[in-house]
Amino acid sequence: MGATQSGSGAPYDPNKLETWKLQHVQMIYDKYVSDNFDFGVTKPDFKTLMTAVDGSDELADDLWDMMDPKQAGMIATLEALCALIVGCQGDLDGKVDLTFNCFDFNNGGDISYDEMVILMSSALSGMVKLAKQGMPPDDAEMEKLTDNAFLDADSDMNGTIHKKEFSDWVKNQIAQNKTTLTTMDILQTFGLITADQAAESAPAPAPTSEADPFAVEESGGGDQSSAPPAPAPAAAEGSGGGVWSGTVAAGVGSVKVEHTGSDVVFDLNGKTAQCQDHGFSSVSDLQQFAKLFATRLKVEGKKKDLVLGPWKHNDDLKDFLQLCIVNLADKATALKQRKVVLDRQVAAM
Ligand SMILES: [Ca+2]
Ligand SMILES: [Ca+2]
Repeated sequence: MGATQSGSGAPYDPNKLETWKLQHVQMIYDKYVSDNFDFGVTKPDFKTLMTAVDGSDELADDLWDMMDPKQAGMIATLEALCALIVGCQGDLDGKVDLTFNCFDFNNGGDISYDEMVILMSSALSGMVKLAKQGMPPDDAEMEKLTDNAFLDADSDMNGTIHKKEFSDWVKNQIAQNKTTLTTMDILQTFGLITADQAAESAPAPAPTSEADPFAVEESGGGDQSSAPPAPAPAAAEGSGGGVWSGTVAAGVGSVKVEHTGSDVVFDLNGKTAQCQDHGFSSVSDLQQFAKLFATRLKVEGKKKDLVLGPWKHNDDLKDFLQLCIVNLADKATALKQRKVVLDRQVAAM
């Protein structure tokens, strides 16, 4: 089955997941909720759950074999639901909605950190099994991926993920602004398969356009302190006339940099920082920006607080960029305090 692509429009065949519509999966989910199914189900229970669509359990055997590769006799219901959601036909908005509802266990209208832990584990394990590729992350790696995902998604930093934040996170950071999301996209985003594996499994080469010359090369959710990101293989002409290049920083996301005459513009998910081009090479600027963003995101113990990275007094560009980033992150107080200190230092020179 591999990378099932949504939206192919093939008529519904109960045996083939890729022909299922999102409303079929919704029926399964509704039955799962109304009949109070457990997180873990045996095969007879799973077959009962799957009869929610047309009273037929035709897909159940195949899906069971996929979800229980080690023949443990028990599968995680939410892993199977994630596989159904990603594998079926449906628009991304609908899939995002259903996923959100699946994991908002208390129906509070947001995803808590604990709910995110289960979401990430279910989704990634489900995708690995569906794709029959890659390895599910071990506990330590899963915790790291979850922490990063939570920090990335909780854009207003209030410690919980509302539906809009969740939707933005899935669309911008996982789907990379495409209109569909495949198993392979998800596995690649979280570094569970390589770009080569993803390319091999791709159903057809995506039509390339100038819309996204910044192909993701590696995980967006890895170790924040890992090696500097690799530069994109080639720069491309941006629509603004400047030369854009880009890369992916672990735990940060896709960062673009544009040289426009005397200026350099950094762009991270639409947040931009502009500064004068002091003659730094584009790759080192880019890495600096990405690293600064990465060091800003630190997890203190079990608290998911954002803390600021240390200041570097000897690097104007770093300070400038960090000020921009702090400002963007709505840390206005820290920004003002830092500015006062810098002003004093400048005055004393
Ligand atoms: Ca909730
Ligand atoms: Ca939030």
